[in-house]
Order: sequence, then C-alpha cells, then structure tokens
Amino acid sequence: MAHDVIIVMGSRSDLPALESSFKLLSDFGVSWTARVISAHRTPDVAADLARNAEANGTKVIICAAGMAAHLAGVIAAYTTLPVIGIPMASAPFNGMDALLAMVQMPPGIPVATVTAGNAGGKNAALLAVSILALQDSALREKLKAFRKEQTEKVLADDAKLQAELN
Ligand code: RP5
Repeated sequence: MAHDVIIVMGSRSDLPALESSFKLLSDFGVSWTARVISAHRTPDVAADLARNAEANGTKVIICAAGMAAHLAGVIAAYTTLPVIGIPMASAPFNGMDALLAMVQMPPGIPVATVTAGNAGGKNAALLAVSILALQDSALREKLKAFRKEQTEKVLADDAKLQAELN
C-alpha cells in the first residue's frame, strides 16, 4: 500500500520521540508508515527505501536519528523527494550533535531540519502536511483550521490571564 509519508528512524530507541508525528499525521488524515532503518547498520535497506520511495507513491520522507545523524542526508542523497530531519536528543551532547549533522548538509542535497524532541516531531509532521497540501485543497483547509484553532487558544489563554490579573 502506498503511503504519502514515510517516517524512518535510525533505531527503535527513537520511537517515543515520534509519537507526536504519528498523532499529528493521523489527525490530518495523512497516510503514513514508519520504519526502523539505520544508515550505518542497515545501509543497503536505507538506500533501497530511498531509491524506490517515489515509484512507491511516497511524497515526503521524515528521518529521525541521533548522534552522528547521517540517516536523513543518506536518504536525501538517493531521492529528490523532500526529506525532513528530526534530530534525536541523546547523551552526551543532548541532540546538538544530531542537529548540526542534519542542518549542516553540504550544498546540493538539502535536509529540512526541525528541532529535537516532541516539538520537532510535531513540526516535521506539520511541514509534511504543508507540502502535501500544495496538491490537496481539502488538506489545505484542514491546515488553516488547525492554525485558527491554535490562534484562538492563545487568545483565550490571554483573555483568561487578563481576567485573573484585573
Ligand atoms: C542513531 O543512534 C539512532 O537514531 C539513535 O538515536 C542513536 C542510538 O541508537 P541505539 O544505540 O539506541 O540503537 O543511529
């Protein structure tokens, strides 16, 4: 079955940080699947997935990895599909290593890098939704409704705070 989004994680230990991506994509009704594929432990599988993704109907690939996080860059090297990287926070550098590895792709092969952790997982999914929405007006409307709801929540929080203070 074709999935619009594939989420690839370098290790099963990355799974908890991706719950926010899974939930958000599901909430938007986007078809997604997830794989554990390592750029250094299973490099052939990584290359095969990236080479075949477009023909398989995938539109966006999200890659989560920690430490020397080359997974997103390796996947991006084998496909022209948009690749979004989520750095995973791990000891001893707490994700700064993975962030720099992803964001510092040399020119020619971009990885759209978001922040680490759950916020990164959520933003990676939202960015994937934005990309898919270019070709899907119903999804675009859902994204606008999401933004509106988010705005209204902050306005309500502010109104509540003003009422508490005054
Ligand atoms: C990376 O190394 C993975 O993405 C993970 O974040 C990190 C540690 O992997 P494990 O030793 O937990 O499998 O490849």
